Amino acid sequence: MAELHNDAHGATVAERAEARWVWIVGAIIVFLTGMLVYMSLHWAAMPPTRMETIDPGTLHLSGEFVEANLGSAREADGSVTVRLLGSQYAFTPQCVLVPRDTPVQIRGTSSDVVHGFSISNTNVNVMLAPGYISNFRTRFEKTGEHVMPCHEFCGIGHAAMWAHVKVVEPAEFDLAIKNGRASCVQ
Ligand SMILES: [Cu+2]
Repeated sequence: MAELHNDAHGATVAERAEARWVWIVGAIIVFLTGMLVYMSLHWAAMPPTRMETIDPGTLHLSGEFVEANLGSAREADGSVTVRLLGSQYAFTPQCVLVPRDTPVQIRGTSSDVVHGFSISNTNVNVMLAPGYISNFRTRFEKTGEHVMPCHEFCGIGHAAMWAHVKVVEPAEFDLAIKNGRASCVQ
């Protein structure tokens, strides 16, 4: 049988090691709790300045996300802004048209529950939360088609919630603009 090493007070080596770990774990808990309290106070006092909010109840009536304003638009600086809406169970527009090799800013929101999308073979991955406007800047290097599924479970029709993204030559994109907006919805 192994010999127990007792110190002057009769505690074994194992007991002293356990007591040390109680202090280390306690310190970690105190540190994490402190961080939680500090960050809560910090974000409550200084919310991110770029956070944009919007009333999901009046989206279709006025403002940036009315139907006539959805789709892709050419900006004065040559870049393209895509505005899209996620709703149970479709994206509007259903087909997003963008020019190749052009800075693209995607602005989106939701009219009901939380949705999200990713665009195949790109790093585009965006959450769409009701009440907030999501922003994503990207650039498509090659022409071609991508699929854009909703990647946030949003209800019974979630699996059927898809859109497409079509990347075309810039000249072809400009030809598709009608009333200031372009899409590839047939
Ligand atoms: Cu969805």
